[in-house]
Amino acid sequence: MRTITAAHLFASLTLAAASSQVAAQMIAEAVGDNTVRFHASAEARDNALPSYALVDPNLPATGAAPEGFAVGPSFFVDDEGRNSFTIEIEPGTSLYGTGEVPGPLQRNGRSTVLWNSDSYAYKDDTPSLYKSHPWVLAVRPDGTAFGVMADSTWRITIDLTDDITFHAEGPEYPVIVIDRDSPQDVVMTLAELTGYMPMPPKWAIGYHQCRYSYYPDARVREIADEFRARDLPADVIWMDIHYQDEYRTFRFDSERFPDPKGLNDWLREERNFHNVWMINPGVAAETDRFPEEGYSVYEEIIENGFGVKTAEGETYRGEVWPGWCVFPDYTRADVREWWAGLYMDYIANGITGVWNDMNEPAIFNVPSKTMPEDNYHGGEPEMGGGGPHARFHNVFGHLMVKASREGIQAANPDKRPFVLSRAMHLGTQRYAAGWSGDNSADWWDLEVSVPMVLNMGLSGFPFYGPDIGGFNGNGDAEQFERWFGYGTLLPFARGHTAVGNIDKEPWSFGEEVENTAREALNNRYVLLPYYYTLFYEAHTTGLPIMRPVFFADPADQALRTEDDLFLIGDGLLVHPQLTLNADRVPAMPEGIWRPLTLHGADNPDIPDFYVKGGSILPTGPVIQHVDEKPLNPLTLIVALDETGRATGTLYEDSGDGYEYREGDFLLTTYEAVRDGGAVEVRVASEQGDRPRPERAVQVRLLLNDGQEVTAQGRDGEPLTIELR
Ligand code: NBV
Repeated sequence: MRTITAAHLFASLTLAAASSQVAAQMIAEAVGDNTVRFHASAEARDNALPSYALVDPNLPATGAAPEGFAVGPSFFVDDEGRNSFTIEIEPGTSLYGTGEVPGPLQRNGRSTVLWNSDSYAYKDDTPSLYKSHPWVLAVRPDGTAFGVMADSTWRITIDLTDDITFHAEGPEYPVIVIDRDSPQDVVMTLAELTGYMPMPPKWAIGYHQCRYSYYPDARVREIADEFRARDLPADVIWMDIHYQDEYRTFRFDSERFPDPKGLNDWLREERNFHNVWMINPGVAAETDRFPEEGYSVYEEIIENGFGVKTAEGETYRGEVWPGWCVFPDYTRADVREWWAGLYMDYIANGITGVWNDMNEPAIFNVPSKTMPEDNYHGGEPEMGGGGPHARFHNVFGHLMVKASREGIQAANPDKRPFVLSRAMHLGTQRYAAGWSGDNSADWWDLEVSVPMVLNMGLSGFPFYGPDIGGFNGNGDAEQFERWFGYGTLLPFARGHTAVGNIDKEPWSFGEEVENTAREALNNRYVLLPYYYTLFYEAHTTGLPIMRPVFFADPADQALRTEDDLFLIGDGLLVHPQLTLNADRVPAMPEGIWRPLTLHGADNPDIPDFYVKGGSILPTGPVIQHVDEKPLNPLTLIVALDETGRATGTLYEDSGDGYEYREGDFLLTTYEAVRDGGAVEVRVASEQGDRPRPERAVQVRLLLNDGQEVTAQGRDGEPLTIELR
């Protein structure tokens, strides 16, 4: 029961009065099945700006809103003049999403300000992080769900202290409500509207090793050698800003990295590592600092008027790493095309991945930490033209990585680009993967990494993770070990740390920690066939890779606030110890969950694993990098449901490129069926033109007492396991 105070009553009356003024004119139109777009008025609809979040910026209405549609916003203007709306929720409704938010999974009672911010060493009370997702997922008491999206790029406060209330600066905007039978269905429809993550190259779902910064190139080679010499599986080494010449974007320091192509080729050909290099939006402005050669990136911005402008129409300058900088106006198609073109020569250095940092954009030495809100962006006529930075701030990073991705794709048309972005908006999953920025080596950060990844997944963003081990601060061996023990299971798995910190490679804390790290990495690589299948599922359906445990039973209230467990896909439940004392007992979902032994089963820093009854997980042998050897044997981990059946899928393709779109893939559904005292495991169906590899198959049938029965056969042929 809600206590109605005088103030509350007054607020509701004001709201009712305000909304009654516009309610008569409110427009509700269908934009899909049980998906309705609301406008505060006909005028608001006519003036609505094209959308940056939606795949179709001018998403057409498909008809009238369905009769009796259950959810509707009440529009009002708040006392700060912001266009606002409230959607009431029934008691027992749990709220999620709102993008990248610190703190617990369930967001009831919280407020978030959507304003992309450089938020170094953020904590629970930091109002805005790096990303803006004007989106709330609401799960009703009965497990049905709806989602609410405000289609505005301006600064928005999402207030979930009571109901669902959005307050947005700027003009009126449409509100889209998706009403479905389950939270999964809502999230899939969100992806249909805002776009699917492109299929990443397989190497990008391996382990990534980063620090700020590895230099010179000899140090990078040392890191690669250590991983291989110590049998620590990994696929990628990262080059942070110290590779740059005086922090100039697209330029290499000729002493630290005299031959980037040679380094990249050596990493690739001799050590089987891919590489990712950083590119920032701030372009060094002072050509007289580099008199002998000039700096063409800057000069072209000035010659063509490509920079973001001040309100007075001058090219805006702000300070970042190189000192005074200018900033490409990514809202303009011609500027994006130019920026994309810069990658042609850059990628020719054998670069396989790009990291776009500081793209909120972050600006030093100003209280706002970003550019003035009245700066001017040119925009594009078909997107509603130009306007103030206040309108484009939250899509600056989104449009930057759109351009980056296009450039990288054009430079290497046969490969799948990998771009990592810090700033983003709802829909940026179309262009880049993401990470949670400058977290800290604190237990709080270790703990909230789980709900942060979950809420991003529930906001349409599947490929995301934290800096494993924490960016800011040294932490200690115990904390690093615990973080690494489960961090390798997050969709984006990268170790990173700030300049000046102690080394934080898996071996930096001695043998015990290194052994845990090896077990954790082995687990990631053993599960790689399952992860790759889930990435394909996310790419085609929008379902997150890492899922909240309430997905197992959305009506079970006990699971709604469970921050300590997570699901990988539907079939694998992971229980890490997220507190120093390992003192929390999570709420387990009902039903059959069979304990699974992976690497490090007796190690308290490695999570406990459970497989859901009814699932088959495809796994492989330990490999040191994704292309080390073909998947052979394929190990199917089987947990039967109460009827004695299980199913699971395996997606396989060449791991990069686009032939999979022409049919060069193999999607196998395996099934297991118990018949009396025997279980038969077989291929139930398959899709794709890729031939089934000649390979051994191994089955691990998990039993109810923690025991298991194993059997061997050939993939494609039925395999019978006798139960004694
Ligand atoms: O490029 C340096 C860092 C980078 O390591 C980090 O991951 C980014 O979030 N970058 C921020 C700029 C400076 C941070 C203090």
